Amino acid sequence: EAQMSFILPVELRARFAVRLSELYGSEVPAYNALVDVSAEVNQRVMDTQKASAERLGTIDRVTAERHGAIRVGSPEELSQAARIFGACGMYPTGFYDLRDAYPQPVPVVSTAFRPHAPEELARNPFRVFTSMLIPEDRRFFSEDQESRLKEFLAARTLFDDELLELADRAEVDGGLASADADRFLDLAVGAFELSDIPVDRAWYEELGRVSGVAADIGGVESTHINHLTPRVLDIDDLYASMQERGFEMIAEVQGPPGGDFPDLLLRQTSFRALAEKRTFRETDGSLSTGELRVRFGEVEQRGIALTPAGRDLYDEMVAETDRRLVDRRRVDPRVTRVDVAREVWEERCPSEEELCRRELAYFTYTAHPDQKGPLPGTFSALLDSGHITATPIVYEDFLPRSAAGIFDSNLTDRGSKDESQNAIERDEEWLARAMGRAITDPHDLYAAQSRASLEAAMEKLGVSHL
Ligand code: OOG
Ligand code: NI
Repeated sequence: EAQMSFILPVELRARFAVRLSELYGSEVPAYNALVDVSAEVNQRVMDTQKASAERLGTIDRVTAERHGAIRVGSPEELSQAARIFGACGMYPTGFYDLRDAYPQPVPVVSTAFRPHAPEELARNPFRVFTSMLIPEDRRFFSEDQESRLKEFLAARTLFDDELLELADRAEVDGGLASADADRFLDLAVGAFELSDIPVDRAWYEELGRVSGVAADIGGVESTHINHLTPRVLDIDDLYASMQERGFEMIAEVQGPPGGDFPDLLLRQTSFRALAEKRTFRETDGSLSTGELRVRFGEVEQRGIALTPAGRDLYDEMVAETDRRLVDRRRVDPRVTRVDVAREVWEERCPSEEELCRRELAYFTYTAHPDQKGPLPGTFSALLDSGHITATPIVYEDFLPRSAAGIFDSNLTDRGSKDESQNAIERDEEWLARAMGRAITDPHDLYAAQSRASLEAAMEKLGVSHL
C-alpha cells in the first residue's frame, strides 16, 4: 500500500519544507534555537489572544510556515529552479528589483515561488525568494568581470538531469509515485546543501568587493539555502526573547512598527550572519581553511495584504518616516527609526475597519443571513448592519525594502556601485521570458480571493448586485 501511494504537490511541498528545515538546522544550529523560540512565542500569543491569534492563519499553518531564500546566477539556473518548485506547486509570483534598493543595492532581480490557491496556502504556504544575478549591469560589473562570471556560471551544474526529469514528471502528472517522490526530495534537498568544494579565494574576494551577494552566487560552485525563515505571531516578543538568550540580533525589526496598529504586510528581523568554515583554494593552488559569513537566521510576522492604494499609503508613511528621521537625528542622534515610525503611524495609519471601508487592504467576507433587520443594498451598509463581516487576507509576499535592510545589516562589506554607468533594463516581462514562465502579480491573487468571497456572501444573502 505504502509504495502504491501517489504524492501530490502539496505533500511534496510540505515534505520539502520539513527536509530543508532539518538540513538547515544541521548546518546552522542557531536556526533550531530560532525555531524553538518562535514556537514558544506563538504558544504565548495563543494563550493570551485565544481565537483572534489565528485570524491570519491557523496555528498549524503558522507553526509549519517557512520561507527560504536562494540565489542563482543565470536565466538557465532560474528556469531549472522553477521546474523543481513547480513540482511542489510553487509558482513565480511578484517581481523585485533589488539593484536600486535602499539602503543596500544588490545586483539581482528576484521573484518568489509560492502556492496560489487559498486552500493550498492554508495547507502549506512554503515559499522561496529566488534572486538571480545580473552580470550585465555595468554599475556593478565590468565587461571583463561579466565575461568571467558567465564563464564560471556556464561551467557549473546546480541541478542534475535526474532531479529535473523527476520535477517535470511531477508537474505533468500532478504528483509522483511514493518511491519517486522520495528520490525527488533527496535530490532536491541535496541541491541546496552547503557544498565543500573549495572556494577560489581571489575570485570570491574580487566579487565580494562588488557585492557580498555576487560573491555568494558567482564565487562558489553550487547554490545553497541562504536562510530559512519561521513565522511568529509577535515579532517584538521574539526579538526580546532571542536577545535574552544571548543571540546578537540586527539593530531593529524591519517593516512597519509594532504597537496598537493593524499588522500591515510584513515585519522581519534576523540574528547576524554566523561564521561558517569553508575550504579555500589560494592563488598558489594550495588549500586552506577559512570562514565565510553569509547565512543568517531570519524570522517574520505577517500582516494584512494591502491593495495598490493601501500600498501607496504605506510607502508614503515609510517615506515620511525617512524624512523625519533625518531631521530628528540632527537634534538627537539616538532617535531610532522605530520611534519615528510610531509617530507617523500614530498620525496616519488607518484602523482595520478603515482599511476595509476605504479598500486599502484585502479582506474575505462572511455572510450572516440570520442577522436581524432589513437587508441593505450597499456594501458599506451591509457591513454596518452586520449582514457581512470582513476578515483580513494575510500578506503572502515580500517587501524589497526589508530584504535590502536585512542584506545591509548582514553584509560586512557594502560593496560598490558606479552610479555614473547606465542600468541595464531587467523588468518583470524580461524575467518571465528569460525563465520561460509567466510571473503572477500577487494583487491579482488577493483581489480574486476577495471578490470570490464577496460574491459567495452576496449569493448567501440573496443580494444580486451592490
Ligand atoms: C533574499 C532576501 C529576501 C526576504 O525575506 O525579504 C528575503 C536573500 O537574502 O537572498 O528573503
Ligand atoms: Ni527572507
